Amino acid sequence: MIIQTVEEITPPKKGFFSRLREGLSKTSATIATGLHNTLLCTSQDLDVVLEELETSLIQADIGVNTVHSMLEDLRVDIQKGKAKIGPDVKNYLKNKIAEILSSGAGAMPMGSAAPFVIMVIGVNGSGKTTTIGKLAAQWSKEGKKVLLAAGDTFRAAAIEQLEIWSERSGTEFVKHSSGADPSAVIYDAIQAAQSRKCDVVLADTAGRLQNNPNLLEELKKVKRVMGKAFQGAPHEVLLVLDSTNGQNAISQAKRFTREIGVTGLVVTKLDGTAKGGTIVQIIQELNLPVRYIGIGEKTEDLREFNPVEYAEALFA
Ligand SMILES: Nc1nc2c(ncn2[C@@H]2O[C@H](COP(=O)(O)OP(=O)(O)O)[C@@H](O)[C@H]2O)c(=O)[nH]1
Ligand SMILES: [Mg+2]
Repeated sequence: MIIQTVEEITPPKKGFFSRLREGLSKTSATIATGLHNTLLCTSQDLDVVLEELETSLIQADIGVNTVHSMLEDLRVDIQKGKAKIGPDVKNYLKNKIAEILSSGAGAMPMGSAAPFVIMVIGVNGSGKTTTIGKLAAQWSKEGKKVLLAAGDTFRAAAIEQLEIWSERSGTEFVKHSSGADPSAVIYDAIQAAQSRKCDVVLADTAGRLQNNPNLLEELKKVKRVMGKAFQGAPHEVLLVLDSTNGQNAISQAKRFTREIGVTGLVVTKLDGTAKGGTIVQIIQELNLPVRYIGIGEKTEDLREFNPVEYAEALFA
């Protein structure tokens, strides 16, 4: 009789890369359409093929300027004999994209302060609270002592949502009642984190539309008060962007960057979007490091951004 182990009976959990590939499959299918023609191309119809390639890369939401300059380089390299039209084009473009994306990678300088205070900002629905919950769960599992601050006091449901994540991940939690001044909550949270010797504070904030001047003023105040509670805080201002918002996410980000100052990005909802190329534009236009990407609602669906893996998934 053959006895099977549990591992043999239950199929292995899908790794992050295969889920990333799956999440980006609409984007990679769009790119693949353009690439397909390069396979059958002869040098006579180079122009037509490059134009089709251009269309599909732009459809995948890789910015127009980037696409133009990449394809111009490709054309020149083909003329010089340094590149060949055909199956090599895929690797050529993949390497170019990976190079661009690499300029936008970089881990958060955690541990440079204790507690390391992270202010999380972004418009409503971008995924702030979920991202905080996922990070809290991952970091507690690694043995870090995490405190969550319920700085979105605008809606009672927002406080409850964060509290559920906190209970689930066994992290410390500081809240006031809904309608309270978010600066006061976060001030208390930082003091609590200091006395409880926490490693990291994740502060949630409200996200009514960024063109609401009151919100921006409120966030500026929160940031100032953080510095009063603990000199040097916040150590990271993490802006959460919903990738399905495409160009809109970029203009939001510019506004937040100008008004509040942003030190790192989280790009969420890359699962299921056909706009996976947006991240290329985000990196080029904002010149900020992407710390994490989100490809689903579960804890394990948030990961540090890996540019090579990402380029690989775009061209899978
Ligand atoms: N598919 C998917 N959904 C996400 C992701 N991140 C967040 N969400 C969902 O987006 C919705 C809004 O998220 P929430 O964290 O409440 O946004 P907030 O208003 O910025 O705090 C929720 O339903 C989340 O589950 C992601 O990476 N992928
Ligand atoms: Mg929220």
